[in-house]
Amino acid sequence: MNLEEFSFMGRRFGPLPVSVGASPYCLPWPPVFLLILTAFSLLATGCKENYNRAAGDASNDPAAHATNSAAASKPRDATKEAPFVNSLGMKFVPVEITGGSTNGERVLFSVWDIRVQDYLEYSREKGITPQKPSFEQEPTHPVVCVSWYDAKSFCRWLTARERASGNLGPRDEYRLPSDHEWSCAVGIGRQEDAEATPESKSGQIGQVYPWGTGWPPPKGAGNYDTALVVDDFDYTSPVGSFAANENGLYDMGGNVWQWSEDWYDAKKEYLALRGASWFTLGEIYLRSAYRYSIHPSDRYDIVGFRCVLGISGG
Ligand SMILES: [Ca+2]
Repeated sequence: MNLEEFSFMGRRFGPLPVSVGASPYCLPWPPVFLLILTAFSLLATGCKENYNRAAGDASNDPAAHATNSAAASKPRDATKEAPFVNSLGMKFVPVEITGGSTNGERVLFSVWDIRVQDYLEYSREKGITPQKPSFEQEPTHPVVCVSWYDAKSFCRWLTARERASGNLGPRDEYRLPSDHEWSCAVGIGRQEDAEATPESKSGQIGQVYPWGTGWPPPKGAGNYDTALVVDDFDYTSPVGSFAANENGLYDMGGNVWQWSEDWYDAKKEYLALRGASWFTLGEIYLRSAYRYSIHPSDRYDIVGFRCVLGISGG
């Protein structure tokens, strides 16, 4: 839990996600407010019953043209310039991992967060009715209102689908990135102890952000809180709307928080999330090293996820 979160005059400085109706609603997190928070949570989780719109046409995806049109036919041949493209049109590029359980490997990161259209395809095949936020989303926006369990189930489904189609080898699999792998993808992996808990590393590297080293963020840095005046989106934005980082990855800062595979704390009570969201404002929360932490079953309209593709011998 992020005890440093607070709000002032209705503006949330921390990442605590509580939405009521169409407007983000902020409550401080300290225990004295927990009963109030619980009451609001019962009334509104920030996520409505379901999407009732068709998945849409991927050809309308502005990010579909954001990277080079060359594509690798097999995952292990993927490069930043020629990503591996799977059956959902998701693009994967390699990230060199230093430290941790995948030290020395090339892990393929999805260049985007999982989109609404991707999750609707999964939901249709699985017969699941997904939740949706109180604001409108287009098919190419990142899916939100998904728990850690939802995200892991999506990865398992996608692995089975792609293995059946012959796109993946029997030991290749889609999964969530580890917290350390995410650090490598955002460019701070060598500055952190891969074995330390995410909690102990959260926010510890100052003045390093997904867009660089200056504060405040420059225009076009990503989709953050409207008060930062760096983008034109009140809520989520289409994936790939901003510049990619040096690894070719979009939205590594802003748009939606991304689930990782790892526990945040030694007690294994919370999961670690990375990347900040369209509703994040405070300086520390935008740092590349900041970790958000919520329960694995929580679903919020500022939280989505990104898949990686682990390739055997990668
Ligand atoms: Ca914004």
